Amino acid sequence: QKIIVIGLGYIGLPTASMLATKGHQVLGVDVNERSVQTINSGHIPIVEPDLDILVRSAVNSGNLKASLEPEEGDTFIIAVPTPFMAVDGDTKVPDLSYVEAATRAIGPYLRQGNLVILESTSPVGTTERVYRIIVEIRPELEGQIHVAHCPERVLPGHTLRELVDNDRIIGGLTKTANEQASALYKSFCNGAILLTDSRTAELSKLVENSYRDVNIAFANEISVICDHLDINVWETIALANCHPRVNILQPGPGVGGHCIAVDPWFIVSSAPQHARLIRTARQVNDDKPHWVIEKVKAKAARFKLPVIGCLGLTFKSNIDDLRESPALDIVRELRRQDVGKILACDPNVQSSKLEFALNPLKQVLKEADILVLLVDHREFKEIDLDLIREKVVIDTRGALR
Ligand code: SAJ
Repeated sequence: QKIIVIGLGYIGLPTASMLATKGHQVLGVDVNERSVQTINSGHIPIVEPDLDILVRSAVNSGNLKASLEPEEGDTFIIAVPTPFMAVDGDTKVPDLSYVEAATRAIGPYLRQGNLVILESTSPVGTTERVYRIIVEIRPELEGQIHVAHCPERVLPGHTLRELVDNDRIIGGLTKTANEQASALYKSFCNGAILLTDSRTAELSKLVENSYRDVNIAFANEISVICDHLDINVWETIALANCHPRVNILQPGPGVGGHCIAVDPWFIVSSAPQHARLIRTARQVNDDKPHWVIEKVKAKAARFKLPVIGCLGLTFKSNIDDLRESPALDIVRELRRQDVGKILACDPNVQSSKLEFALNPLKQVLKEADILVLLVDHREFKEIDLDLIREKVVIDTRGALR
């Protein structure tokens, strides 16, 4: 099989490398020239545990090549971002321009009998739209091309393990699409292969991430209620979770990343009148960073020249990803509002990625009057609590207990 993978990011690159190490001929395509060069030299342009080893072995075997342009092949996998655009202030709608551009880019290279797989998380109807674009560009391929949605479901930080172990949903527009896609994923996936239609597959993926968003919103709402009543939220949740049918997630400074903070909007925008809980959960989670900022400002008002030490910038622990990060938004806003002297530290982030300088953890722990823990990185969980006993601590993740 020759497989063309469009988009060499957090999903496309691991998938392309995995397929290449299973003996398929893989051409990875990306619009970013630097990424293409980096991959062809056996290195990786993103941070993900063990991905460097996999890419190096895939490139060295000769089975994986990266290019700026597609070629003809048997299967085409689209793994490009599906971000959202804000409209009317509080409603957000999907931006499908990358999926459309990728479909148009492969159009000229498609042949009769090819399989096109959309892996990008997409609003309901996108797989059908991909097919319509193909037929628009290549009318002679109508009924001659197979299209399926196979949503990616891997957890950043554990991508390679989950790529192999997770169950996989396949939603084809035709029976042949399901059969062909099923055979392809069986070549590297140990999980169950679950067949359905494209619209159900699209919605299932969106529902998974919305489920998590709604549950985190519940935890975040409980944390605000606990604060109002002066009750320890971590103890409250731990006690409630002792019930055999209760499993509350952890509150935090808000929800970040490019999935959970984005995908629920794809459901809301396709059924605005009906997605009331999902929309509210998004708003609860989006409000949490503002609540943290107000909390810091209230504490800072007690000091003449407060020094505020912010611990963590990434969207979750033990990764380097800053996309949609509530922690970074909070630090930026505290700086913008000049709430005090802001020190910030994150062991996983380099200052060169930011518009402000980072400070060493030691300095932050020594100089800060107020410590704001925003990400529960391993290094912060190991902080000696005796060193910070005198300080005002706002621990949004319950890591400094
Ligand atoms: N978070 C909390 N409290 C929690 C759990 C998470 O505040 O108890 C926050 C995190 O700090 C982070 C955000 O939620 O800011 C999202 O983190 P996450 O670990 O829940 O999820 P992601 O965005 O890294 O990956 C999710 C996963 N989806 C589900 O678990 C249902 C992953 O399996 C998907 O493949 C991925 O989205 C995706 O690409 O869609």
